[in-house]
Amino acid sequence: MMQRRILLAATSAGLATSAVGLANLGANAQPAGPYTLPPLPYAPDANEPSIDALTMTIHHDRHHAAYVANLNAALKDHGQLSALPVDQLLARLNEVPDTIRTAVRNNGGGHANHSMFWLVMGGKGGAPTGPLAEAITRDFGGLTALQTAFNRAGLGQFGSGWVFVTVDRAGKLALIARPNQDTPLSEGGRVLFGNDVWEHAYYLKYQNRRADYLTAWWNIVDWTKIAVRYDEARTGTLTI
Ligand code: MN3
Repeated sequence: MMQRRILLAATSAGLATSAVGLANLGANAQPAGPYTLPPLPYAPDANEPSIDALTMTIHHDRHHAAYVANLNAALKDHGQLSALPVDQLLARLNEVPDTIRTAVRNNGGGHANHSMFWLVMGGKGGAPTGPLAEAITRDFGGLTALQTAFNRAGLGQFGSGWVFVTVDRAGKLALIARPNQDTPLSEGGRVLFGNDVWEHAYYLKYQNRRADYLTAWWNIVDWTKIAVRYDEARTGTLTI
């Protein structure tokens, strides 16, 4: 087990370096932070069969790592901005200089969106209980209705993007889709959970069958963790 962990860590480091290389950064220009890639909170195969281990590994170790590296690179001369937690950075995009605003929007959004994404998976699907279940019934007419609308929004998102369920301080839920790495965090909102509909999230296993991916994704959602996020939203402590 320990050997496997070391191997995984070594592989992650190598892939992160490759991602930086792809961003056309010289080795000496690689920023050390301040934003960092959070570890996957479970083994790469924890979401099988809905999401295969190879997709999880590439998605986390290469795609997410690249967003982090590119965000750090964009902000390397902007210490005051890069001192902000990523959710606050995204909420203050209008204060980011024009020259780096698009890079911060795309890569900061990518960092926040993927950090959220790993956290809401690793479960066994099913249905939520308690206040979250009541909110879903109140705002969507029930879990099945939410899942139908969510999958439709994900399928209807042309090109790359995300589907989110947002939550406000009163616990009110809403469904939105956004292109690219745009996030409700840049619109003063909070994300309860969301699914990544970029092809890199599903193409190895599902190819062009995004609808099948959207359906299977519900089987590995962790409603316990989402319920904690729901409570945090209502107490004002939910970040990414
Ligand atoms: Mn992605």
